Amino acid sequence: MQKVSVILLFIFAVTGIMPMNAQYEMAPKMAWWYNARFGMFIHFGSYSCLGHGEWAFSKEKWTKEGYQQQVSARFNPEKFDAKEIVRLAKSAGMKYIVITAKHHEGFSMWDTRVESFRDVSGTKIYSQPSFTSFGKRDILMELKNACEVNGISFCLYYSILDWGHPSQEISRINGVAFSTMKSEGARTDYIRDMKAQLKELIDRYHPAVLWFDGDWTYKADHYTPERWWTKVDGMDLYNYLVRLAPDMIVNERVCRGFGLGDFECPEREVPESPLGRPWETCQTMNRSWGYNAKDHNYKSARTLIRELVKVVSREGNYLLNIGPKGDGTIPEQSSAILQDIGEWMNVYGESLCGATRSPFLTEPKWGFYTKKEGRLFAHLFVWPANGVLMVPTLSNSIQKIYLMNDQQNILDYSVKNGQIRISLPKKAPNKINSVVVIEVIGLPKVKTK
Ligand code: FHN
Repeated sequence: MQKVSVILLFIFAVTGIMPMNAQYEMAPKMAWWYNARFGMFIHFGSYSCLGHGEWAFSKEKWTKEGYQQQVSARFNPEKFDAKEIVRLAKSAGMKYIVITAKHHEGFSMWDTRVESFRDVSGTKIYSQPSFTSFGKRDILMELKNACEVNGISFCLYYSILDWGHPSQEISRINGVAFSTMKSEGARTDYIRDMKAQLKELIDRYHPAVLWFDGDWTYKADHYTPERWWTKVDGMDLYNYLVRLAPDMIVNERVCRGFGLGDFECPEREVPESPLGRPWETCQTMNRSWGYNAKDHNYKSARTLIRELVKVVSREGNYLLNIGPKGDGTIPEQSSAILQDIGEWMNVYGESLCGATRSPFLTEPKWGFYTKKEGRLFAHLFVWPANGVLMVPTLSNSIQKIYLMNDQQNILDYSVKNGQIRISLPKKAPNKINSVVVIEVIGLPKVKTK
């Protein structure tokens, strides 16, 4: 069980008082992100044109030269359509987009001028504008502009690990491919130049979130060439960034595992209960982050919608990934899933965006609860065969109860023996997740004895 749950249960056991609705204490800068709840992750880089996923360089044991010449040089996202991507995200109810500016391969998706980020020959900057024939289109700026026009927050992903950078060679530690720093001087210079790149990204694109990754060979105390990124480096990086952009949000992967950054990042899993601070689950639609032509294992919209509901019910955010193909187009299955999610969110999105955790300590067998001021949302994955929904009583006075998709039709209910008994129609209005709204005065609170 999550450590936080144990602590909370200990508090309950000792004091008998569960800190209900323990919404997180957050810096004001987090408000938009906390209310957004749902975002799009985009893994897009030169690996996309190989179509074997974003770890191909490592898994297929490419040489730097071979990969740069045969993969990156061919990258040609001519069909990248920022407006279409943002339209799909917005219609799916997503409020922010995080796109990879630089993944582990080290290929910069913008016109970086930091000199050390060169290809193995040292003659070219290893970036989309300088290393490919694609030319001077700035696809990050295209996406930023499309986001701004549509009220979507533009965010960037950046990998600390950089297999392409001259300072590092790929290495394997206990099977995890990280990189080996050539020397102490190379490490110092790389960190300096990485910070210079990050300043470029902040000055040019003003990302609302900087989403770090590739930090996982840290040691809490000192560095070695093989484990060259440390907790102190992560703290220093975070402080550097917030000095540059005080309102920018930064995830915990400046150096994970030490409570750094502004939110936790469980990956492709949902914590058993709310964490001790804001958190965001990132998830793939199939099994790959970067485009993988062979990966047809797409999750259904049903699965993803239900996971999104679970995440919000436990007071988290959900960052759902797409991996565009090398030409910039979105895989058909991803578009179809986003459209299906959009259909559900069109009717029920209000029960998630701006909502917070369930007011109850335990979760019902039939689904989940979310809440916001004035409304408790019961998300029914299983529709009661007997047509009666039982909800624990609240300390609030109930105003009315209705189906979220049919708000004119008020449902009958009675309150007895600590339960609200709600009469439901025979048929569930939505086969994925039907929502019953209990309208109350104030923020829904559990009725204590
Ligand atoms: O190695 C990366 C991976 O390619 C992908 O970017 C995910 C997304 O969170 N992060 C790392 C794996 O944990």
